[in-house]
Amino acid sequence: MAVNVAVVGATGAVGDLIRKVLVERSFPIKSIKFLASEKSAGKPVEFAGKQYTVEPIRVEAFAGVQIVLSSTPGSVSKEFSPIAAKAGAIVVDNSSAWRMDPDCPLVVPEVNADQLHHIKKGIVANPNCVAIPLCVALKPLHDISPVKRIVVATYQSSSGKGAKGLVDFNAQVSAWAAGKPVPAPTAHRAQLAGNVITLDWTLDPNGFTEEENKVINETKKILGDATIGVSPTCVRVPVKVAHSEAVTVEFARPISVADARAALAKAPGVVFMDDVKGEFPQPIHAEGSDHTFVGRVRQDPSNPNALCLWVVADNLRKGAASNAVQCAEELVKRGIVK
Ligand code: 2RA
Repeated sequence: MAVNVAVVGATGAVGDLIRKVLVERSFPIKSIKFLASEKSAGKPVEFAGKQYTVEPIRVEAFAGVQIVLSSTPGSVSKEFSPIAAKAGAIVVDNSSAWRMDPDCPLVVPEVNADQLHHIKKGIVANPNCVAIPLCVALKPLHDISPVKRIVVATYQSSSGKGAKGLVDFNAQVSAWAAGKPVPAPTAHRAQLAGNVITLDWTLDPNGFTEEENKVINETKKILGDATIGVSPTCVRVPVKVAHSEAVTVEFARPISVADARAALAKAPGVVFMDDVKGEFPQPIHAEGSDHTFVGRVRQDPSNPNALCLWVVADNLRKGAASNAVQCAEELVKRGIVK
């Protein structure tokens, strides 16, 4: 079935990529329109070789739309996603506005696509770009023995801060490499070139950053078990695109390295990279891919029930645009979109 689609926030970094991914994956489109803030309205955008004009986000724009792929700030989504849903669309929303709402499923298709059958507000939330690959990598292991506790340190790329982050990255890295004075950051909270930053996000009252709290809460919701312990440390590193994660995961019962490797090698959405063959996931492998790359699977020497692994995914694609388009594909395939 082909559907009427609206891309909201069509001119942002993730909106741009949503357009690209819809074409790459041959999403079944009957009609498509592109919406953005008043500031971007009237701009031309290209889609599948045709030019379209960006329309302002207005109530009337959602008439007849079946699927909305939205990538706006949370405040915009809070206002317009319910309006689009009331007009009859299902909204797949990239912001954090709806992620912890019990009436909005938080979906990674490889992990919990069944949750798409429990949409109550017309809104599906697309999770955080660290939580998505973490859950893709852990799901095949969680199916063997339930996950009890996760300790994760992230190595997050500059593009997590959007286009502005990359402006900092490019200016700083080129100055740093040339031995010139490094320009002050504008998007990141400290110099990124030749450095790592563990406070690149707002600090919450519990001493964890906003990003770390997203990883804690969203991972439990996606894996469907609020009792899972999650201890994250989120760090920005001087990488352009793709987030990496060093994960130690404890299970209810031990899983052998051999069983974990076999499960990961056939898991949906996973590219397993075999360290025995000298392969290990790197951001340069993941950039431009919709897959989650997993490798370095080891027995935790300090805990018989735990394994260590390394996970990498393109934060703009699997961590945002591609996961949202995959959710939309499932909504169509499962006949949930009317
Ligand atoms: C980051 N998770 O990498 C954010 C982007 N949504 O900063």
